[in-house]
Amino acid sequence: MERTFIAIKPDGVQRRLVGEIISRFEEKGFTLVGLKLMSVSRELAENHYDVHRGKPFFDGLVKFITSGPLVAMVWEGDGVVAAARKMIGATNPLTAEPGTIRGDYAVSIGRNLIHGSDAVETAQREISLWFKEEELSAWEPSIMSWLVE
Ligand code: YYY
Ligand code: MG
Repeated sequence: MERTFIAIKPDGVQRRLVGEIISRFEEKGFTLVGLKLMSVSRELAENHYDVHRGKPFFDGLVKFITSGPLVAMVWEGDGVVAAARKMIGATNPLTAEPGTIRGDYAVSIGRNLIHGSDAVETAQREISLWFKEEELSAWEPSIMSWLVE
């Protein structure tokens, strides 16, 4: 089953949007298999955003991600990687469509509330970077037959 890594960034925690964001994924029909509130080390933040190393926004991004606790999660479901990216919306919240998380709740690219893996391979890398195997719980939702034909 496909899995993706989602993080509610420190601005989402500060703005009390944790419940709202988790609800969107639950109500959509995806399954939560990992969840933790954590402070992020500089090393983990830099590793997570390794593809952006050297870009002008990199230092500010790492400073922001390490500025307070974030909520790290793993969600499971068919097509969850691409679907979560759609639910999150464009990187710049001002151009993100209304109805998306960034489109509904954010105004600035440097405070865009949430991260979601951009591809299945990226998701695998990010999940193993952020979670130990024993921190993930595979379970069969009892409502599955009402969600999936
Ligand atoms: O995957 P996504 O989060 O939508 O965007 P990325 O292009 O991977 O950039 C990661 C992160 O970096 C973005 O969520 C905000 C920040 N950022 C920025 O502050 N300024 C930019 N010009 C581009 C990205
Ligand atoms: Mg990205």
